[in-house]
Amino acid sequence: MALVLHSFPDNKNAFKARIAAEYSGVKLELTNDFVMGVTNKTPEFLKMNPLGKVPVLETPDGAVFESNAIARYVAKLKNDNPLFGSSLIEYARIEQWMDFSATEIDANLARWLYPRLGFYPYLQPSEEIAISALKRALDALNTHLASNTYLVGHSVTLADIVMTCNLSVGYRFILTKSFTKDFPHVERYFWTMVNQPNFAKILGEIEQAATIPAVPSKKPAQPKEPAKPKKEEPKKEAKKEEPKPKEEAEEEEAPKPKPKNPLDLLPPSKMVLDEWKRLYSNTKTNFREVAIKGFWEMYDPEGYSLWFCDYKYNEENSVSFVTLNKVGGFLQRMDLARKYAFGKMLVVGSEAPFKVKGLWLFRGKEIPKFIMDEVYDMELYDWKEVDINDEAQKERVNQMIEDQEPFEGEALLDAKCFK
Ligand SMILES: N[C@@H](CCC(=O)N[C@@H](CS)C(=O)NCC(=O)O)C(=O)O
Repeated sequence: MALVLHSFPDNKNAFKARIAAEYSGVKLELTNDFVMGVTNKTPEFLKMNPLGKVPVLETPDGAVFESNAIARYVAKLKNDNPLFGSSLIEYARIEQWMDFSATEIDANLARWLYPRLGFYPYLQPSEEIAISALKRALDALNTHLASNTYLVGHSVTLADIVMTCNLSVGYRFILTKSFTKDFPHVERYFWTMVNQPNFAKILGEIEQAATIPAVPSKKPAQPKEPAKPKKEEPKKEAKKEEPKPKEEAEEEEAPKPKPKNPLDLLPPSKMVLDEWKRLYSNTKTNFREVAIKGFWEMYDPEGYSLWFCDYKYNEENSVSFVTLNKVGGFLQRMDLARKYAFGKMLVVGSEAPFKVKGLWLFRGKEIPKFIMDEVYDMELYDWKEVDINDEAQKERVNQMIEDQEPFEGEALLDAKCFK
């Protein structure tokens, strides 16, 4: 049985094993029908990696996950492989730089980059800590590379493969020239490595990020309406308040009931959102006849509204996993709307740039204000209310609920549901 590497094509973690394979004369078969978010959720895949993450290497003796372990396995297939150095101490230092690369470079790069790509919430103090830890690591790497061409010894080792793959994500997405110029030996090292034929064959041409991705836009918090003074209350002067009588003070300290969501105050609707969600989840066959038909029977245009959304910046969706994670992050942030919304998000296209299109059902006749205020992703989409008297629009709704493929003439990279 051949060695099968399961991953989406442009995964830097899969590149590690693929470059190691080039150096070691090992043949790896790549899965060509892998769909991130679908294939890695199947029971067969979860048997290989319970986390459902990629890459995974299928070998005749079973599966291996964790990209560094996979790269080691591939390199071990060649006897006395120089990728492991030529002595025990070289081997130990190769392991040392691989760990350094994972914990000091990759982890801090991720903490800086991923919130900016919208995968995690953005927190400025966390970003500052990540950048300063990354600079500290790059400084140490820079000093080492001032007098060493390679990380260990005098030729490429597994440490260089892992380090270069990890740095490649940084160079492509966030490490601009004005940042990397402070680490000139890392610069020289990185560009030398990516131009080695065995690296270039897998990594392709790398274009350094010209700008740092912008912080995901969040609407400035709406200034809270100043509490209107009760009519009979005399205007308070800016002076030290008199101590209040005990009972009055206690009354004020009593916990205030949580304000109701305005959507809970809407007139009752004949549509019960949970019933629709259950029907959607439980329909396994004959989807049109059962779920879609049921949806329109339940749909109450007085109590709910339907919206199409289109991502405004599709031209930026050049990397499949970045696009998928962006949509995943959006759905996580919608968690606060679970009682009031149902959504489908389609990632459309078989190659970049991928288009992100969605369909949302919201309680009420408008997009709820608290969602617009709290979920910054909402602004990244153009929103258009579905005209349910237009059969073409209704059919588009059906196709989106159903994950119909092809959708608008294109393959689906993924279809996510918010329920
Ligand atoms: N430490 C793992 C990281 C694997 C990982 O995070 N893979 C990402 C893609 S690069 C993934 O599969 N994410 C899907 C998920 O988090 O569910 C490795 O090096 O293999």
